[in-house]
Amino acid sequence: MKLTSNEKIDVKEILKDLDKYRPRRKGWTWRKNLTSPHRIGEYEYYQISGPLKNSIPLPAAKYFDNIDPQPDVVITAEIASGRFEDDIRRMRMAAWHGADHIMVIRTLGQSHIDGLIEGTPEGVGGIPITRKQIRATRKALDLIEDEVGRPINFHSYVSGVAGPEIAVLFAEEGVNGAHQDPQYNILYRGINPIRSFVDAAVAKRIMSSVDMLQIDGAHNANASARVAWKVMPELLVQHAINCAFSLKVGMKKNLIALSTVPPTVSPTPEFRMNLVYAVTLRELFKGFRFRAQMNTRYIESDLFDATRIHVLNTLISRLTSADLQSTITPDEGRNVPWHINSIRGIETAKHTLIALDGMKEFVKIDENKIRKHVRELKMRAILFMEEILEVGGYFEALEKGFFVDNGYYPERVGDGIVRKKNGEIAAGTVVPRDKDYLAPVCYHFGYNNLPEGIEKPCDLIGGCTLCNPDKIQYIDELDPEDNVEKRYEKTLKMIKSNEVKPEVEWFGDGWIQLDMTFPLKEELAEAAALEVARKLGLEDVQVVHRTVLHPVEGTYIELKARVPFRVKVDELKIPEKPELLSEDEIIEFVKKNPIMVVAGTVGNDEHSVGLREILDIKHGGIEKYGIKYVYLGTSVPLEKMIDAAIETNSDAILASMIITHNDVHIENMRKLHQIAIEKGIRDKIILVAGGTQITNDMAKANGMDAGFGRGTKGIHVASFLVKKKMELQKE
Ligand code: Z98
Repeated sequence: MKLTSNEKIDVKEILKDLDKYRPRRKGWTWRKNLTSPHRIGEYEYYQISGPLKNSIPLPAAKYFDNIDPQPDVVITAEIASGRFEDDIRRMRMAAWHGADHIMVIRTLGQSHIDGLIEGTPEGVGGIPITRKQIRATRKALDLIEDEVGRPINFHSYVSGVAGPEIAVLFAEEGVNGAHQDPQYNILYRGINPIRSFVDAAVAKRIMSSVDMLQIDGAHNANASARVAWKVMPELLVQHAINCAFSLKVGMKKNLIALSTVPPTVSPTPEFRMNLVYAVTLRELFKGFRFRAQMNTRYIESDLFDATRIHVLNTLISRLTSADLQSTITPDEGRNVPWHINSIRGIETAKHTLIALDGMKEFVKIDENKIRKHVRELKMRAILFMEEILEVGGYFEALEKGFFVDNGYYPERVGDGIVRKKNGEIAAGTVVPRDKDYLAPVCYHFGYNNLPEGIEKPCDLIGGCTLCNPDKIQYIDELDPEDNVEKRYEKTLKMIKSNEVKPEVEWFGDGWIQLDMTFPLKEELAEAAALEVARKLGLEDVQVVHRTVLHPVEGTYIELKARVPFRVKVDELKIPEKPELLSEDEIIEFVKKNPIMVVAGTVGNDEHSVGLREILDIKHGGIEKYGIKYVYLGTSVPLEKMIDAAIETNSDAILASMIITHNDVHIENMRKLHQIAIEKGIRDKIILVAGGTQITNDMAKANGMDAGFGRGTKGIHVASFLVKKKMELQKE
């Protein structure tokens, strides 16, 4: 099976023979960086990786021969629609835009579930991690990576009491990266501290057996503290605990990634504070990897605010370093995890990383100025660590509420999370292994009483699931209703009916977004927006964002709502697109074959703005392409247009006609054509009519060579004039 760029991914094909599908690769893959400086077109880059076979470049690429340089840094897209069959479509979109790390967040708090689940149930706020869902996703990603020409890392989360089981599942199915941090279980999921560390040892050992990249969980303190910058010393301590523990378990340093988030945002003096933190972290944890995530703690529902934060956070990554740049903010802040926001996030990261390519060639952090701040932060973290030792160790510190306290250490407010060493969920479930404990499986952490002569434990049972995947028990859907086959039947029905609804995350889910501004205060504007949506016949209307423009002068409202009808695809009419010459082709031709035009608004028409936009260079008028013009002004008699064309030996007349009452525009077109015949120049002159109500067909039917309506740009007219002149030259 192969994906082609003009065909949708076929979910049925993905599901076919899934029980036999094996991941073709395990372990993490970094981007292949090109030697620097590396040239693409006219430009030199210092921090880029190999190009993609298929991709969608940044919007401005069309002005630069569509180049799409890929940054050196892995870009993450967090995808969590709640249905894996829709997620894989989003993954494909993400990969085309430049993501090569796909994180699949699980059903809200899957770590509360203390075992593995089967099937592909529909999730809420994300999808549950199940074998079928992972395997299908990995299979889809294998196809997508062939299509874009770059390996894609698949990632999820190893946490909860079932963490070790999840780690085994991930290792079996070729998941390439995972979050794993025992402190996450303890602090945020209330799981017994001892159990969490024992589970972490088992999970980390399994993860390292297949070279999975680990991302830790320190950033969650940042996200849950009241004032995130105050936990900076603690963040360093949390990273240190997980890093040291992971190394002890046997993970490779270069596969341990610190999850780091610039802790503060404007209106605090964001940049200096975040930079000190970023530098300190990178100095303390040399040799580890850095996964830079956007600050989600302070992201509200304003997409632009999210984007500003995102850009500034990525600037910190470029000025210091990052191995992975995650893009999740707009989704998390607004709780609208939609295709478009995912892609915007990826574009923001790619744009910023490429924009700042090689910035350190010119810009350096002032070592003298920053040093004392870095030193101070290190001291605070080290003292924090020392105090942990003083009180008897990590578990005792937990009992005393050292973590996620809102004081800036050594200050302590006393509002930290308290967890009991011998309490919480699954307390007392850790038992010492007996002397004759024997587990005939590979990569199992800790004591194993293997019989003498046996080096590979699973030799005792003819292979474990990690060595012999045929031993994996694949269980298909158990739920007769909530399963992918049933859900996909509905989707297929919609595809076959040739009817479509708009969507934001699920196939044809019917959601749309509307924005509007009212000359009202916030509460009234919100009510008015809901009323507008109701009058439009929309359903499930919700306000997703509001910006007060002024307390009484205006409020901007964003809504989401459902469209209750479908559109028949085969009845849609696609307007014919004029085939345009490229800018270079036009310029080249005009250089060798000068083109002169006369232009004006005709009859009693005083509306000159549209015509001026088509003429002037400022907004890309025909002047930009070297075409010369004589502007005759407004309300020009038709006769005068023709005379001026003869006098100036022009190639064309551009007659603008905005006024259309009594079909005066039609009459003017016909007359212009007629006068040109009478004066004997019709076969030599190109006649063009333009105006908001003009169409090409209408103009041609009334004696013109072309007509240009709403939305016309200079290039459309310039391209037409060049083509027409070429034709005339041939005659
Ligand atoms: C992120 N967008 O970091 P459950 N383990 C760790 C985590 O940080 C998380 C989980 C498990 C963020 C997402 N992090 C927040 C260390 C989540 C998730 O099943 O939701 O509890 O596990 O990518």
